[in-house]
Amino acid sequence: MIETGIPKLDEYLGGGIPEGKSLLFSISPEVEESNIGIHALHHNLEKGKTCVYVVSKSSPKQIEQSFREFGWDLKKYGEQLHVVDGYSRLIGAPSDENFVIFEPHDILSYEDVIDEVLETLPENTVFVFDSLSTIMDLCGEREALQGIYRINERIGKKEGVAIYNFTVWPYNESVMYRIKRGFDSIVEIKPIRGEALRGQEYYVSKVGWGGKEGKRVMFRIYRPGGIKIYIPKIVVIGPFRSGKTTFIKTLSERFTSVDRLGATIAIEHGTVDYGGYRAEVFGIPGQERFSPLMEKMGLSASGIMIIMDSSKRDEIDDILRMVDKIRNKNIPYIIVANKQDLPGAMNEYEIREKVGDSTVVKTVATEGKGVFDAFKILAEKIIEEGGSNAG
Ligand SMILES: Nc1nc2c(ncn2[C@@H]2O[C@H](COP(=O)(O)OP(=O)(O)OP(=O)(O)O)[C@@H](O)[C@H]2O)c(=O)[nH]1
Ligand SMILES: [Mg+2]
Repeated sequence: MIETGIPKLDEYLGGGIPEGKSLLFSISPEVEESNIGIHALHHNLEKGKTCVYVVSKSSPKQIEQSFREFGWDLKKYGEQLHVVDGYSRLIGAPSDENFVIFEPHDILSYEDVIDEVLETLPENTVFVFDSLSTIMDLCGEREALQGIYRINERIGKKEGVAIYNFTVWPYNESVMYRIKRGFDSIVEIKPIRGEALRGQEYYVSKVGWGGKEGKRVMFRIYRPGGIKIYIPKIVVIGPFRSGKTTFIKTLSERFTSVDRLGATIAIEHGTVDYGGYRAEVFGIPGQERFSPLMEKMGLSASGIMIIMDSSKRDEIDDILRMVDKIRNKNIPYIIVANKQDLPGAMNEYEIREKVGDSTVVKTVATEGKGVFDAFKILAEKIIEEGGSNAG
């Protein structure tokens, strides 16, 4: 299996792309970023694989720049990365690359060079094409696709994998039909609800082997950082002094809070970057007078964490009330059973017995124990229950 490295996508592909297969990133023209393949390229370089990057849309010199913007260092991969330069001849520029497409308007020229690459490099090589649509525009749609399918076959024979970026310009139906049939798997990239500024989503529309078709995940591309699943709003609630601020602070890369005499007196905010997720986390102070805020913020949440002090048995009714309200709204949530280090702390079974079927995660926020696990469990719930679009 060859992984894409895109969060959750490999899971939906049943582990990744099997050797010998192809994957097409089918990207709406409104999506600003038409190069999703570069993330798979970087991931496989990191994994120590031999990779070939076929550029048709931009200069080979651009690669280093793109890597730098994501915070990646191209130099460290040395001989692992080979570039097929389908660009320089287009603009009549000289090329420093070993593999050059001399006739970028002829798909046969691509085929010849890829053959040469396949003879030179070991099996299991990962090929990433920066723009299938550009190749189609240059070589003619039908001819290009026929050639590309021959290329895929030859890459497949050498147990390699071929990954393509494809911008979905308004092609005619028969071209789109050929494309849908011609690739082993297709992942569509679209702006969220047509609004590019909110971020993108990927949709797994075809997996020609055992995977999960029909999965939809919202993501953003960060510079530096790369692709992250984006969760716009996790709301953290819980009784007074249960450990919310301590929890969010431990979890967050950046954090702001307003505390007076140890109690939080305004909404606090942290940005979490963990396990392929980027999430905005909002903490509601525990004092009674903030409970209207809790309802207001909670309603538009992607997911909710209820943080409790597990040693305070008399607060369990408050927890139950919070859980009931959230259940009615169908918002993904977990109960964080904090302060497990204190004597008499209730365990997850006791808590579940009192509040009914809920996911309970034990933590000691002051020691950072269980904090990231709790985050990941909620994040996965949000993705699985489709709540990531809220906010
Ligand atoms: N023993 C123990 N103490 C904890 C733990 N988590 C937090 N505390 C302590 O509990 C007190 C309250 O923690 P905060 O994080 O301020 O609680 P909070 O929920 O933000 O409080 P409010 O925002 O005022 O409602 C502090 O003294 C923390 O150090 C824990 O896991 N174990
Ligand atoms: Mg607080």
